[in-house]
Amino acid sequence: MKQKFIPLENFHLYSDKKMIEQSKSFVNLVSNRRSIRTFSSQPIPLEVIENAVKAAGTSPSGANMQPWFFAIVKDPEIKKAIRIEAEKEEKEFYTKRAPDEWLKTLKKFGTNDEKPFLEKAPYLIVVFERKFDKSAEGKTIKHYYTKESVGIATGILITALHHSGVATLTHTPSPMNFLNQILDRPANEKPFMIIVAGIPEKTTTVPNIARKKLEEIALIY
Ligand code: IYR
Repeated sequence: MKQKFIPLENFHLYSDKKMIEQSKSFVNLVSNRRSIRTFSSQPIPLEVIENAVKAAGTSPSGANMQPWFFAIVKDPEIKKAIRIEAEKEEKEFYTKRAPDEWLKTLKKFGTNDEKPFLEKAPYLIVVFERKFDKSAEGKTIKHYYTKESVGIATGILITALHHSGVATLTHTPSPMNFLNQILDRPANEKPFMIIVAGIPEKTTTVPNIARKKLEEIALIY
């Protein structure tokens, strides 16, 4: 019979010095991540994307339901279809739906309704949130904290890609239901985010923005 609990393995107990070193080098690593909007068409190995998704799949989740699905899109025709539908929604957003205040806030990012990166980048990873599962007998299996779980998994995905030298953009055209049709995903899966992944174009620029300081985001109690 399968044992209910097994000994914890592979927990590395570091010295304080080593802990501090590790924590510093991780801050260094993630500090260099920037969202980019101009991707080159340079291909990257599928294995890198698969490994990043594997890493995302290690994320903690409510009751270990692992309520995520990752559609890895490299087919140019599918990317094109996604671009067409996303741009339709974005056009609505920029010309009608977005309140002026929102558009003003977005000015410094230089975004608009055109999303060529959806076709140009070698990969789009469409992250779905699985609201519930169905057992083989057709019974509904409840999921818990799906947003939180998928959010953590997406964070790990982005970090894993960055660690492998792959740049990303988190993209959320709204609404995103068209992704279910294009990717033939079932109704229990809700599109969560598109992660655009690839190599920056040589001429890529990024907004001149800063991250909040530790003192602004944390307090020691
Ligand atoms: N989805 C739109 C608008 C947009 C919204 C936010 I909040 C951003 O941080 C960036 C863009 C777009 O992708 O252009």
